[in-house]
Amino acid sequence: MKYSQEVFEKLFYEADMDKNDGIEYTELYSFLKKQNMNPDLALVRKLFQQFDKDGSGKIELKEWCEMMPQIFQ
Ligand SMILES: [Ca+2]
Repeated sequence: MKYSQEVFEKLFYEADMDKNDGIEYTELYSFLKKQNMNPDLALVRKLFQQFDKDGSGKIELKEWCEMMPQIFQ
């Protein structure tokens, strides 16, 4: 599977379960689990520190697209 901007956006809307245009901790955790990545809370926290650049507590679409290549490297 080739990961493109389009795919990242699709995954974003899948991961955004409460449809508030941002990915919260629990949503990111569930998403990683669905990708069989066996996440732990330390990893989720690390991703937030790195990619939630405006510190809103949510990963917005733009931040998400920067994060995806790292997750699927
Ligand atoms: Ca959300």
